[in-house]
Amino acid sequence: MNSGSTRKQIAVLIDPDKTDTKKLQKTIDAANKANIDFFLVGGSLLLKNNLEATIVFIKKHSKKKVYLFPGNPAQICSKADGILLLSLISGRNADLLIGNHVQAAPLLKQSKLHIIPTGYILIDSGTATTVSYISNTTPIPANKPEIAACTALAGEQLGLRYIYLEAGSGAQNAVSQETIKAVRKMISIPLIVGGGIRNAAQIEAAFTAGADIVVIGTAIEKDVKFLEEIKSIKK
Ligand code: 1GP
Repeated sequence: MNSGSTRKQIAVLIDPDKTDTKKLQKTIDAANKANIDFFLVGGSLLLKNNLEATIVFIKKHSKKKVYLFPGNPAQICSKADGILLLSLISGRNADLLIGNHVQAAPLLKQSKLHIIPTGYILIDSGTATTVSYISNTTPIPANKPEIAACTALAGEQLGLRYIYLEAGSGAQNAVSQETIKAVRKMISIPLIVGGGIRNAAQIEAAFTAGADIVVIGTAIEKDVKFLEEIKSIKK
């Protein structure tokens, strides 16, 4: 992640639960060829105990940076390059705003991970997503871009370095261009957008609306060939 860059970036999200060595190898090879910008690793709920092994494997086969995208404080691993330290600012769950961070703070200090303070904003995507269920928070209604914009602005004013607009992994509807535009207009820090993005046109639309970084997980899990399409995207 490069906050000083004006270049648009694409990140590949790897959920360690939804991959195996063979699949991961294929994904990494295709991601290297597509020249994606970095990897995120994590998930709302991890059933297999293979976070560290997944990170080590990616780092062995790619020069791209690997950042943690933790669903909970158990997903801290010093083998990664850095961590999106997420504060769920669209919700009112104190643990996800600051509580977990207090518990994780000493571990993070020891880990020497590059910390990227990120305001995490859930946008309603049409159906319940794992992230809204697990976080026990209500997403911002999709037709209220002004709430998303003010939430993002408050995050920036609190000193967060990135804003992440999240529709949820595998979301039925991705974050709308209208919401991305409203947030972009309000903040000056980099904007990450993810959840339910399944084709090149949606990636380009998110960039046009003002996203700096687009995150893709499910579409690549379903078909690694999607990474070939990504190669041709104008950033
Ligand atoms: C989820 O934003 C990411 O946290 C990516 O979502 O899996 O739908 O691409 P997808």
